[in-house]
Amino acid sequence: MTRQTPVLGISAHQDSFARDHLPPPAQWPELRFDLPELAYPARLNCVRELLDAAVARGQGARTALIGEHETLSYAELQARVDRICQVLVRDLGLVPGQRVLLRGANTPMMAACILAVLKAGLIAVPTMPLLRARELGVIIGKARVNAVLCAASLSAELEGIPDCPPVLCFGGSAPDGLEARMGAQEAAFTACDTAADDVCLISFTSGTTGIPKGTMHFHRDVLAICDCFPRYTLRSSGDDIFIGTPPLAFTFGLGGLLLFPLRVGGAGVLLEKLTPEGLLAAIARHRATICFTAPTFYRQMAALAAGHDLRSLQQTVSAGEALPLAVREAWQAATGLQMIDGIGATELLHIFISAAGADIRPGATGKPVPGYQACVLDMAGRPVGPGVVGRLAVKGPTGCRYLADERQRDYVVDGWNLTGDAYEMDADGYFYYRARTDDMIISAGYNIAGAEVEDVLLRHPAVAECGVVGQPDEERGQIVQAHIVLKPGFTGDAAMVQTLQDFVKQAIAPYKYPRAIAFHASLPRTETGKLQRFKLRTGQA
Ligand code: 3UK
Repeated sequence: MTRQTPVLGISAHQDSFARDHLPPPAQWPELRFDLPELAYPARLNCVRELLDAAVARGQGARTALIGEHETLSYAELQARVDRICQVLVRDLGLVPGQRVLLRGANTPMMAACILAVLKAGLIAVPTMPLLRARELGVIIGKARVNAVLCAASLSAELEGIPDCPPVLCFGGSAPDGLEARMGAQEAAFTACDTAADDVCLISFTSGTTGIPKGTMHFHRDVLAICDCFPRYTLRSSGDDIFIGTPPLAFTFGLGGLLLFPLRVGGAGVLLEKLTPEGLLAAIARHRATICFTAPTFYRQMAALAAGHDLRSLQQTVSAGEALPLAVREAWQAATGLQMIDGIGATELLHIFISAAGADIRPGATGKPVPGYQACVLDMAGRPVGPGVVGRLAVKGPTGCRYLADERQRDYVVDGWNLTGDAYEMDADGYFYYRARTDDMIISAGYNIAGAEVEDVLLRHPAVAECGVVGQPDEERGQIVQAHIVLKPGFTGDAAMVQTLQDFVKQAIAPYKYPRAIAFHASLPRTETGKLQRFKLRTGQA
């Protein structure tokens, strides 16, 4: 297949590291701009569009960000972002194209720092608060980071990094901290006149295995995700108040809690260290209308929802992992809300298959979000028909471009992004998640999707959490093994094993029942809420 070589605009970057390390054009996914909103001009700075344009439209007095300790209007956020830009450019002497690593929990200040980096034409490299020196060192090396902006409370970890670039702390009281330097700067900063396809973000995959991959995104990609899922599926507006748990360093959170609200003139609530109880209380306190979090969080919140006033909530979005039908039902019973499931990926920046309102089909993730196309391919790359499980393939305005990484060849094949998920499509074009491609369990010749067994187990009153994986077995190749966290008051003994096995056999085809069951106090998860199945398989749980 011949495809057009991407022709890039004239870069504003003086430091060309990012462009120099894009994958070769032949390895790019095909990019499609099939909606009128996606026809962006050649010169584009996403923060000029998200923030400066809002203030210029007269929305300066509206609330943009709400934190634990402060609330910022659009005008206040703009003033803060501009001062940070001045510090980055004048004090630190950074030039467009250089990389700034960001480390902090979800706060308005962390958000302002990310926006400032983009506005100054620098490249943001956001990182999760839980990362340790060794992991941060790998990211700093791979992205050749030039400077670090770090929440003062999280700075200790940076001390153990060899050759760490200069660090500026925020949220502390140090006389040489970011806030002190900002005080010396006059307000206005003109956004760097970046090309629409200048890299502005290198987001590292949460990586359940192996060396993290840096995914590179352009200024226009940041706007494209705002103009697809939230516009067409969520139909969010300036009256919306967005809340949720995903870190800003995870593109699920960056989009849902910062970019999406700014794009429509709404408000984002940024809170640190949220528990299910804490998020419910915060929804009530802030009258939030849209909530973003992972399925396990909704499951825990469903059990606690009765004690809270959730009448403000209009839409709840679940992503990051498959949404078990049992969790969708529990959430609806507790709140009356039909969950919006959506699959997204760091490589594609945000959600590309989903459904809302009357289009929701329980059990399915949904249909391609307007702006995206999807299909299911067999191992040879041929599309399969309805009802056949295969590899999910996606294309749209955003797509995978790894920073100098051979794994680009695995993710992008013939212009399609292959997410690594096994999916099935029905005759109406709905997409059903089955498993991660490498997580399909094959036992005595049967293909078994762990997610289906998990959905049954979650319906048993004794089960708080579970993960189902394949275990090597001499006789059957693999056997189904369930890892279970019991609710308080239940005991993981032989009788419980028998009870749960019988429960599964009665609900689905008996060959799918877990021949092995292990009980745990908790299951291993990433900071983004994903179950680390490889740890369950290798006995590291
Ligand atoms: C899995 C899902 C079934 C799937 C993400 C929303 O999760 C995000 O990005 P990651 O790079 O992981 C991507 C992988 O996670 N997944 C995500 N959502 C679902 N599986 N149903 C779902 N609804 O395996 C996918 O390939 O961490 C999610 C927005 C932005 C994101 N980065």
